[in-house]
Amino acid sequence: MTLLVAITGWDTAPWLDRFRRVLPDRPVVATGDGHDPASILYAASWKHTPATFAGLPNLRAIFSLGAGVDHLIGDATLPAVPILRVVDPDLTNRMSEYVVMQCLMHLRRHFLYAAQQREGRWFDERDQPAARDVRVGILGTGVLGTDAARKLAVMGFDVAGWSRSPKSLEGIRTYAGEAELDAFLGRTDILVCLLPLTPATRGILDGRLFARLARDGRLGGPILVNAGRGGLQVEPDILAALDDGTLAFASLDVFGTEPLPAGSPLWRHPKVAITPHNAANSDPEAIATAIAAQIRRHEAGERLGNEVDRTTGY
Ligand code: NDP
Ligand code: OXD
Repeated sequence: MTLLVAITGWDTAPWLDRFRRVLPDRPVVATGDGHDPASILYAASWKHTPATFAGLPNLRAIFSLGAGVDHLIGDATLPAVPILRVVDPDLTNRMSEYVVMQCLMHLRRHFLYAAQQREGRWFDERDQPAARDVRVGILGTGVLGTDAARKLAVMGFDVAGWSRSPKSLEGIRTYAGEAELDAFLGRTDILVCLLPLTPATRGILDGRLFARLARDGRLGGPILVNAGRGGLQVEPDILAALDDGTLAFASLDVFGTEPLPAGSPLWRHPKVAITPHNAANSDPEAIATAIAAQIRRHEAGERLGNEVDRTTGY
């Protein structure tokens, strides 16, 4: 059984190293290594070059090296084998750290004080709300959204979540589907997006949606935090909403084009905070170990976990 590792945009070497350590009895090859296509039984991908997996006659499963699978689903030549995604406590904790950090920075006006420091200005007295006065709304209460929601609630924020199907989460107000989106947005001061990128969610973060956010919050206007995918956001609409006050600030970890082009006005916008798509990095050690365990389970005739539904795209 050979595992093919197909990665672009990340360094492949640490992944090959970890996979070879956790699967010592099996060959692990990278794209371009000159392998026999018939020998490949499993593949691991992060933004693989399209068509990499077409023409592998014995392929049994494809593992995403991240939680998101839009990079796989978008490949029309993908063979009809199970697609498995990452569900890993290390990755989940990292995302919750990012979300809690962003919400706390906005609550405690970090970006205002950072700007004042650059200008050499002492504290400019402002309203300083408590966490309980700030309503956080999480778009997507899946694995990552649920954990982030729980940790925000522990910090005292007034938290709600929105998902496709109805959910019950202790201490968190839940909303589902298009019919409840208005009610959810209307009680949201900080909108955190942890949705997957699918045909149903592409471009959901647009001007029409920003206009439906709460206008009576304690932070001086609604704030957007997007750590889902760049394709969820309409970047010209974010800029327009920041400029006309529909949004007060945007913390963005993901972008339509990554790396974000040098000429993007988002880079230098005073109301934008940028991180380079690292809200929750995939740790090769943790994820290679989990994928090796999945492969062993599969070979023992057990069901693979965390399979993606190709019809919904997540
Ligand atoms: P899950 O599949 O566990 O959760 C997805 C959530 O989105 C679910 O609650 C689902 O609803 C909801 N959802 C999907 N489609 C819709 C829709 N059309 N309308 C309303 N709700 C919808 O995914 P994860 O939580 O594990 O990950 C979420 C995303 O985070 C990933 O797909 C990836 O894009 C991104 N990510 C970003 C990282 C970064 O570093 N920036 C790192 C890791 C992930 P339901 O519960 O009803 O199914
Ligand atoms: C992921 C990511 O999907 O890192 O895991 O974006």
